[in-house]
Amino acid sequence: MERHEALAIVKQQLTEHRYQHTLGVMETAIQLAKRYGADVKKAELAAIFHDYAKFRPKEEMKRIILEQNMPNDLLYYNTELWHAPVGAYLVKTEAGIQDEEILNAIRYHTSGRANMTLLEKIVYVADYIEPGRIFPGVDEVRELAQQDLDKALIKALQNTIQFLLKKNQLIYPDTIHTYNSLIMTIK
Ligand code: DGI
Ligand code: FE
Ligand code: FE
Ligand code: FE
Repeated sequence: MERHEALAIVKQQLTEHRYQHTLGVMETAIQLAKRYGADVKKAELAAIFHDYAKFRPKEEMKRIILEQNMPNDLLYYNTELWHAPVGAYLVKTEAGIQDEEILNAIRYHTSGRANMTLLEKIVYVADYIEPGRIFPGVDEVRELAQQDLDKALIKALQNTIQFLLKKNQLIYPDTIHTYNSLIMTIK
């Protein structure tokens, strides 16, 4: 699928603010794909579609999680986690994207997972550092992302976990598994 077609599909699903975020993730993911030798076209499409389900009603997302046998424990954690796996499903069934690497990059863009692929890491980090993001610590991750993608990912996860701890929020097990698997493999 061409960029303009993908963007037109996604624009209908998002607010203007979220669409601008998506354009930032797209540009950042393309840059990181070139920098680290990933498939640039797949990075572009995964980034364009990553927040496709962000504004679906919670009842619809819950129904899809149950009907499609997605991990049930998602329902006990923050609803913010749902749009990633539900997005992968809807991007396949509604937008016709079949490529499993792209779908996995969408599926794991919020929690990550153990042993992430290069494409999954690129979308996760691009989502975190795109130019519109302004939270504390983002500049450090931006710099790390140009030197060592795994180190950028670890820092982003540390920041996210710390943020969740401070807010007394549940931490989804995959978020911890992502962090542990990176710490285990880092040089
Ligand atoms: O959709 P975006 O806002 O672009 O970003 P995202 O999909 O990466 O994350 C959405 C939210 O999910 C963000 O506010 C942090 C939250 N989140 C990520 N991991 C966890 C989490 N929330 C909980 N409770 N537990 C997690 O492990
Ligand atoms: Fe998201
Ligand atoms: Fe993210
Ligand atoms: Fe996003």
